[in-house]
Amino acid sequence: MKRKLITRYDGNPILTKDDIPYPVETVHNAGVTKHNGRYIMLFRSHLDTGRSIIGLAESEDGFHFQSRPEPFLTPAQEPPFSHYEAFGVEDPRITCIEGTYYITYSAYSRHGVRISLAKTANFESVERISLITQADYRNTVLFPEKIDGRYVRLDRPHSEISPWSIWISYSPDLVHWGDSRVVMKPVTYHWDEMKIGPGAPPIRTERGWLSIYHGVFPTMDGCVYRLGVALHDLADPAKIVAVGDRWILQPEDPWEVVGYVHNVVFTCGAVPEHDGTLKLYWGGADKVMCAGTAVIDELVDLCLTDSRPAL
Ligand code: BMA
Repeated sequence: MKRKLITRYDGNPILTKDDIPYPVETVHNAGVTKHNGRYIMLFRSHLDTGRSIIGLAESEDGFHFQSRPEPFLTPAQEPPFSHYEAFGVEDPRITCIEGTYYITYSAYSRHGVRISLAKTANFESVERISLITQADYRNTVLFPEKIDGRYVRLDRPHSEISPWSIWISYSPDLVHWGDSRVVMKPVTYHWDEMKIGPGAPPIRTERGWLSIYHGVFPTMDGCVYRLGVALHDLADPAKIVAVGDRWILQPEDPWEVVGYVHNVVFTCGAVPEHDGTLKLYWGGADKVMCAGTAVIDELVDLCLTDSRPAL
């Protein structure tokens, strides 16, 4: 039997709607980071309107999380954000750059889905910065450092012509973005053939930036969301060094197979540790939060030794 690259935490699911002190229907697709030695999780919850808000939970060990009494981020009341967040805020990703925590999240409205950028120093308050994409963008992750003096992001624009793919863009100030190009596409008749999108913010390793992404496969029974890995060149992240051919995680536990949307594992966050492991967090079936661990080197090895083409 092939050794699994992700070891599921045996106390999964680690956070569910029963742990939240205000009424929510789901707890999923959370960004996670470390602040002052504690783990901070920003999780998405559906309300019983079908629209989403973002809550915050904290943990000493990365597995036992306690939710704050109130949500952390709800749709904006002030323009311009209020125009674009009216249908909810979803799937937050957190990246710490030079001591500030930046949060990218999907803003839904009658104008479509686009990405809002917010920041916080300490997770006590949050300040919106800018709407950093037009409509039809999701899954935006920031690299944790500037590269060649520019901020860098991966995202996933929608396109009718080509399947949903991963693009890279650059910015001098986090507000104005450009120099965009496609870096990775789905592979036909492969586990990620229908669409791919960035998952957790990239992690620096000696051999490249490790990116954990999601891939979707359409079946007669609906779509299956799985996770895979890609390695970007450290100095030039537009260059993909290698992409792992195999998925690293697929829906298997009952709460990943059945939920709000069946057969989904979806990540917005992973926390690298000093011992060379990472903690990976994923939403199970758009309903609960799960965690697992991996050895970072093993994920990089998969990219390099068992690869599929990037484009
Ligand atoms: C995607 C997004 C994710 C969700 C996934 C599976 O399009 O909406 O937030 O986890 O579908 O439903």
